[in-house]
Amino acid sequence: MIREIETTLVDVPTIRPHKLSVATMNTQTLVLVRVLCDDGIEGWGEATTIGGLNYGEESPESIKANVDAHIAPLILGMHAAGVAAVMHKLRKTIQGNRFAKCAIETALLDAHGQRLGLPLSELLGGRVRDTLPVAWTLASGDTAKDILEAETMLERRRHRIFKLKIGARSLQQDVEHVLAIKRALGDRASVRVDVNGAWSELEAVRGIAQLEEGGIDLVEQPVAAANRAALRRLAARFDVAVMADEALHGPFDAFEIARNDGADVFAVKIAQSGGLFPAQQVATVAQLAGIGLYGGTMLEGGVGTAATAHLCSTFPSLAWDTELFGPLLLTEEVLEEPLVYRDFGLQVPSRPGLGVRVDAAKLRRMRRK
Ligand code: MUC
Ligand code: MG
Repeated sequence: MIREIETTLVDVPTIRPHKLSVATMNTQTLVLVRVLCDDGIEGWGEATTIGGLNYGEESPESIKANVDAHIAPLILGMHAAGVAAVMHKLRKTIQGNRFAKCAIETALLDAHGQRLGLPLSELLGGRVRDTLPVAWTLASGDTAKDILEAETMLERRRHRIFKLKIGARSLQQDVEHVLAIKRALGDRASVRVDVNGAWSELEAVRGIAQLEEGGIDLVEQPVAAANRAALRRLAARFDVAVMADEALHGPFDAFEIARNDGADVFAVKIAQSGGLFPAQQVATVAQLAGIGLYGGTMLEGGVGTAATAHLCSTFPSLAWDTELFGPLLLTEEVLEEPLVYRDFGLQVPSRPGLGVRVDAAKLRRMRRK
């Protein structure tokens, strides 16, 4: 039986300002959901978003309010081991709220995995890999600093894939910034960009042409999420891979984009998709349509990052790697033992459930009062 559901907000400073076209982050607010079952097992899930309401339509505060007022009362007392039945009721009764649904599903699966003695990856069909390559986002806003940061990451063998956040400055400034970084790193790294929807279609045509010429490997969400026709035209026009991120809010979007040949790659995000199983459906649609997969992040801490890692470990092909670096951007760790990053990859936890333990005492100290 589901006995208790508790949502905690934790404001954690980032290691440096993280500049996106939609927001500059100096702090990340983790949204952590704990589900206590009457067999004494507790599961954790995460519903963290980016930049308050700058990135998406759900804020940390609205997520917590909706879990407390609407979601918890609906499912308290239900059979905790019946994860699918709980989620069916939740998805049938509650509109939207993809992040909250993801956190609840993750927490129930974490608990159920512990109950069965199985890692979450095995509840999702089984892992085919134990390590995931991880990209790092260079987003200090300063070209020289970004190059230095990339060199340090290469030297430490932590990352050799770099995603650059652009779209806040003029097109030409952005292109020069990206190409300078690519020239400095050469073949030692894959360099990609994320425009977070900031360009018009015409700007995107001009920008992508130069980025493609300069050896950039991938362009993420160049135009607004709602402008799927433009994304499709850009994907058809250029050889460089065009990725859908904000345009993808779950399996139905995935299906629509796939059947219109609307992107080359999907950023699979568990919270944006509304949960682990919907995210798995997004990935299945992509695979059936010949669209490449990329494990995306909402800059979650250890809980959400571990959950996504379990899911990505089940993908037969993960051609575009992952960006599961969220915990590394934060100045504080919420897990008792941090996730393991080594040799350019993240180790998928192998203990039952999520395979990570939240440091409850630390969380009590850090939580927003
Ligand atoms: C996004 O749009 O992909 C993921 C990595 C990062 O630096 O920002 C996020 C959001
Ligand atoms: Mg993105």
